[in-house]
Amino acid sequence: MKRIIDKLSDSRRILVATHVNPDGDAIGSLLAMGMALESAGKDVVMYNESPIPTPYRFLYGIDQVVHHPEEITQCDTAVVIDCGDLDRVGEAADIIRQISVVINIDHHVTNVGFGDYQLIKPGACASAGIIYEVIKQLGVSLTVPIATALYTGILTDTGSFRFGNTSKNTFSICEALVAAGANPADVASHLYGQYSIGRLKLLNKALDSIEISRNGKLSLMALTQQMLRDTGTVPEDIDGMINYARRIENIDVAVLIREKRNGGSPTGNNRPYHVSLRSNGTVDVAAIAATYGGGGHASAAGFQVETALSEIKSKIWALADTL
Ligand SMILES: [Mn+2]
Repeated sequence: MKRIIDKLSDSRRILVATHVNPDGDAIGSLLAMGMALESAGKDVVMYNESPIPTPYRFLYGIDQVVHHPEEITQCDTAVVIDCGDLDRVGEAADIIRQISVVINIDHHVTNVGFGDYQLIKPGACASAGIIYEVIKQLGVSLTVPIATALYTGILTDTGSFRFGNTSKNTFSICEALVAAGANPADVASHLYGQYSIGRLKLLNKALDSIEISRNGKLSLMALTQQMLRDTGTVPEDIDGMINYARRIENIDVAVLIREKRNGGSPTGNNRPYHVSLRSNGTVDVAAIAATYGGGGHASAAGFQVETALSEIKSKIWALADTL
């Protein structure tokens, strides 16, 4: 930690980047780190490849986030947050490799340890929890925008304080964030208060797609591009839907197969899919994802695959038999 703080203090222009298809933790950590470094007098570029999902657009500083790799110029240091692997930042990975100092801050067990400096805490509830410590060490005061961004990261990565990564320390940090001005009711209303009609129709299709394995231990939900088109929704509208499959009684593992819009060159029935895995805690889904070249946490992981839907489904059913 000390060496990282020293390095940040010595830097002039700093890139802060998080993973493609960002979740609340990636966005909250990105904004908090970026704003804190700005308060410390640094020139900062905040980068995320993907569009910011609507629920997070209320966060202060969100308009400063740039989405094109060309906007990353002249940085002497890069802080890459919530990425198990540098390639998780997307297209900008090669540009980041050329930046002289790369700092890797993360809480994924599967982090490969890329970069010149690493701050990896698999026990942390969220990357935002680690960023909170970094900001304290930097000696920057917790402004309302910074506290709100960090609170958003922790709230979303702990499933609103329901997941196993929620600890005493989680609440200690949140106590400090709320003391600094984060407003739990306000954040919750932005994140969970409203659904578009399209999203509700998509949820209907998602629920209807659920299948249960023969032994009753695995649930499978599948969403196609056609369903998004039919309901006028975008991929970010799928966020959180897997939790319905996970909450079915006696289910140990929930799987969501989501057809991606692009990536690869579809041949025949082959399509690019993203497969998300959620566990109730008895099964290590990060290990399963790793066998497909993916990663994540023991209770939440994922991988990409280009195949036919029937093909990946039969692999999942074979997996279910081993549970
Ligand atoms: Mn995270």
